[in-house]
Amino acid sequence: VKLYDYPKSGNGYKVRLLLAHLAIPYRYLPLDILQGETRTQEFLARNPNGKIPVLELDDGRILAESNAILYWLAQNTPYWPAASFAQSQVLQWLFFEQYSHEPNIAAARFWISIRGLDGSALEAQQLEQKHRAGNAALAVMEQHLQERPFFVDDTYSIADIALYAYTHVAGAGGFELHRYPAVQAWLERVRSQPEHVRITDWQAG
Ligand SMILES: N[C@@H](CCC(=O)N[C@@H](CS)C(=O)NCC(=O)O)C(=O)O
Repeated sequence: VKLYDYPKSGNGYKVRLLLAHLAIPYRYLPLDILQGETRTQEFLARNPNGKIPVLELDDGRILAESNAILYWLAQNTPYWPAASFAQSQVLQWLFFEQYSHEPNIAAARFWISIRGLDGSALEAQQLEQKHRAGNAALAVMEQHLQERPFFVDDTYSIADIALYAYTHVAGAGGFELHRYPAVQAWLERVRSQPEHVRITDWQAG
């Protein structure tokens, strides 16, 4: 398979992490989103939404949206539960990640550590809003993880992979992770899973 990605992307990293756990070899095709490389005719033909990650299968089929890619890859593996209620709980956390977590934590990280701040009052106000909503999401995770080692059924799943991606780099977005000890202990548990790779572990192929 081929993975189109931006190396600093947490959304892309989710897919890289699961591919590593599953020992699936893939061709890594890094694109620079800051240079508009996801907005070329060639890329838009693969994903009209102009966003990485995009997984291209050997038969030419194409899948976008990080959590949809996780779902597809995780079928019939330990990273997707067998029981339908547990499956729905995993989906609950994947949707939480995309609505309450990633839009706040990833945006703050992108503005502060990747794109850079412009110092405007409007931006400061928007950043404060991202911090408020991002901290609310981290507090929800903290409460859940005080009682259990992983998000669903005490088992490491794609819910953990999806939430790990931007949580572990939240400090680069101005979030104070020391305020969330159960989240920190969970981050360590995720890091100690077999075949774990870091967000910086990538090689163009
Ligand atoms: N909901 C999407 C979000 C993907 C996304 O936001 N990708 C960003 C990088 S993390 C991107 O490709 N931005 C480039 C652009 O919009 O031009 C997912 O989970 O895959």
